[in-house]
Amino acid sequence: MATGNPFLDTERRPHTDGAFHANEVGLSNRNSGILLETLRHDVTPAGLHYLLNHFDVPFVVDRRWQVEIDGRVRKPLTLALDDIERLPARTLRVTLECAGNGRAAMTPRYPSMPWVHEAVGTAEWTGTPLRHLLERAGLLDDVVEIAFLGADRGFDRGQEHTYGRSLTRDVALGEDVLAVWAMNGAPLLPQHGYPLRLIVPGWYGMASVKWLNRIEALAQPYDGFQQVSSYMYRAVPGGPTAPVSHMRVKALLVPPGIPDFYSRQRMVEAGPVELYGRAWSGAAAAIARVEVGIDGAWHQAELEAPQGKFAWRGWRFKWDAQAGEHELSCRATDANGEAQPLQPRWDSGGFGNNAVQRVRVTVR
Ligand SMILES: Nc1nc2c(c(=O)[nH]1)N[C@H]1C(S)=C(S)[C@@H](COP(=O)(O)O)O[C@H]1N2
Ligand SMILES: [Mo]
Repeated sequence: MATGNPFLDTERRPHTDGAFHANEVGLSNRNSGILLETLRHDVTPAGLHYLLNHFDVPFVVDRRWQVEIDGRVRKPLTLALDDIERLPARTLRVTLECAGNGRAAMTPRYPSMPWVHEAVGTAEWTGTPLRHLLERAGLLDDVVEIAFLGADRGFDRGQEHTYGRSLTRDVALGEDVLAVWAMNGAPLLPQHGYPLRLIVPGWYGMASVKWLNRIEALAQPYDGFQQVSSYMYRAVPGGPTAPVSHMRVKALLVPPGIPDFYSRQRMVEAGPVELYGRAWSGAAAAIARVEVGIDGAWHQAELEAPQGKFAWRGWRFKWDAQAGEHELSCRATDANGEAQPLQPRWDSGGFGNNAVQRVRVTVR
């Protein structure tokens, strides 16, 4: 009898509704979201940053880590961490969001990590522009894409693979794409990619490959599982696909008042309440406007000063809370004129849901 791959179900999992499956609960115990009240920190403390790992966190005992650069290069190289950390360093404040954020709010939903709102965080990432590594190896003229591979490996829908993603040559050579060794001024934590990861500002998180140990220059587009079979928008199951790339415009609100432990419903005292939240958009599109919805009526929020091209922006709104039941919401518009939809745009894999957040509160 044949042994080997027991995960031969290569079909997409059927969409589901209602109660969460034990596998979804298992994934949400391994991965974690930001606590919405900590959106108040300009820079998310590392332990509060959201986390998404497909497979296992590699156990890296010391700094004997190497990055191989090969494929269509003049000089294939193996670089040690010390070599990389001697290259010119930059620190960028970057908001990252998981492309699957909001998946659990789609009906029906794709069985995967059941994010609601919380797969987002902002950190100060220190590393060297990737181009310094690529220039040392020397890209050949026929290179169209660069693939980035992590040290983690597993199965998904029957296909065994190393986590890998690619960028086009132009994007990879941009000054803002970093090979990163520090988060918020400290070495990367194991779960965030220690000792080296990619950070691709403006893009959903899947592009920022953790535990980076191989870079391959390609004369044709990369066809790894996470590139071609996973992060694709599909408005209709089995229908046409479009690659997931930049973060769509979004705003989140810190739920005001105090919560009920189990339901997380809120109790707020009547009178002036300062609502606070964050807004961000990929493609380096600045946030132009945030509106706050009080029972469906929209009001302009006040924006805090921007904190750089790639980080979320704070906003606030003074609400005169009247006793009773209320629904609060928020909606951002970016400089490209993109605004958040009121209802989720359904996607087969649950990607890119930037529908407005709604928070029910009781005012007493
Ligand atoms: N090697 C590797 N890199 C990875 C992943 C992974 O599973 N393996 N997950 C990706 C996804 S989907 C996201 S959203 C971000 C999450 O980064 P964080 O856990 O540091 O927040 O890492 C990306 N990089
Ligand atoms: Mo993600």
